[in-house]
Amino acid sequence: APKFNWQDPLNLESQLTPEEVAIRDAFRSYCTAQLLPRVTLANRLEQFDKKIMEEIGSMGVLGCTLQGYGCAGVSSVAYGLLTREVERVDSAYRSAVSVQSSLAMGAIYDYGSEAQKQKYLPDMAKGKVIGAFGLTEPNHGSDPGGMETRAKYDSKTKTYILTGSKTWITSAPIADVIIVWGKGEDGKLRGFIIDRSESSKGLETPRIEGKFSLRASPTGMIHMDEVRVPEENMLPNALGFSAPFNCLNNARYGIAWGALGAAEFCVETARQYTLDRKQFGRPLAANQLIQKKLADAVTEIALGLQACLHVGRLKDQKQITPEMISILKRNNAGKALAIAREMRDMLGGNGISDEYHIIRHMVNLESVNTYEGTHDIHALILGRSITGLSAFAN
Ligand code: TGC
Ligand code: FAD
Repeated sequence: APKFNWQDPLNLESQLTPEEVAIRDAFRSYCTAQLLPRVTLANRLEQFDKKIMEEIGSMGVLGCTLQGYGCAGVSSVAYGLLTREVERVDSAYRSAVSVQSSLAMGAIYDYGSEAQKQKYLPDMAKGKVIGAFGLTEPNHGSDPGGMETRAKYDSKTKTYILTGSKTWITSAPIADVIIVWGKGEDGKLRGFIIDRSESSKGLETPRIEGKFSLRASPTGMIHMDEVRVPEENMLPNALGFSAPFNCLNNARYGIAWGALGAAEFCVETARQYTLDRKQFGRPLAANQLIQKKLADAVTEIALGLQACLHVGRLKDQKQITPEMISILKRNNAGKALAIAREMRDMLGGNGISDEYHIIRHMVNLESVNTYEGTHDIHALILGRSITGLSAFAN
């Protein structure tokens, strides 16, 4: 007879293919053995070791859903299982994976020329070339449509001249290539590959200091003062906002899985802690209040994972809509943050020490709830589709 497994309450495992299980298990071993022991110091010291990208790349994780160009070509569900594993350790490492895979490689794969794909994708898949994705600007976060970055074409030198600023850009300070979105003289949105080895004049990517969240991820600004980009570095097939938004759809999907990985880690830790810790002469876990919190968390995670699995399968059948992804990203990031807060509380004073990891996940999840479309912006995207009325446009 089937036996209840609190770590997999709805038997997600039975719905995965052997290939998905194999790549997930190999990556789980790496994350547990190689990333978890390093993360506490990396977070305290705000350090990101670039070697991590090469390690993750060597496991076939970067750009894993892409076909060819040295990429693994696995299913969308496999991608989700991998973001879940890495975010069990830290959302900063999942951010690095999301940006490299879905945003930077994804933009080149979906909108780049054959030459661009051959030049960049194989080394990005290996983690030897690190990518970033610059959409957000100081004056335009939730409304990138109003962005001020401009691209002027200079026919004499066959270059685009980029001027503007981006901010809150994951991996910007360490990136070798940056996908930057800006408007052309016709007012239409275009994407450009800024290759630091070719176009460094006028380019600055200062680090944002003082973050209390995602400390193991280098986040920065991108200042472009007439940065010249050769015309062959313009993404030829990207015209208009659907291009960056399509990249975001893929990243948001991975985040929906990833956030639950962080939540699972918090639940596992709090469960064990409350079993071990005695107050009033018995384990904390024997109390109804504690059990209800665990039951609520385990329920939300199980439902969220089933939704991810379902949408992942539909994604591979090309049967998804952006609204489905808004439901997943909004619900799972929001629920993961709420779960992390509850689990943190169950550890009492120890809960605020990074030795137990939950506080780190908790503050990380604040960013996860904010980036790639805030919790409320995804509500408004859904509200627009439910009512036919836009709450954010004139
Ligand atoms: P709207 O009129 O809705 O759309 C403009 C054009 O874009 C198309 N579009 C989409 N296409 C594909 N997928 C989607 N999800 C799409 N959403 C919109 C749309 O069809 C239209 O195309 P066309 O051809 O007709 O022009 O534009 P709006 O200005 O009303 O949009 C508002 C809104 C809220 C949907 C949008 O601006 C939005 O999503 N805002 C949130 C911004 C955001 O998510 N930024 C993320 C930055 S990257 C990041 O955070 C990375 S962190 C990663 C990490 O570290 O892990
Ligand atoms: P704002 O848009 O100013 O929003 C502030 C608040 O107002 C939010 O609560 C929002 O929900 C609310 N709000 C906004 N508009 C409305 C409305 N119409 N109605 C009701 N409420 C509204 N961007 C990139 O391009 N690339 C990256 O790699 C990247 N990495 C990031 C990494 C980190 C750690 C962080 C924190 C952010 C990153 N971002 C990145 C930026 C991120 O996408 C933005 O922070 C996000 O889109 C929100 O924009 P904003 O910060 O300007 O907030």
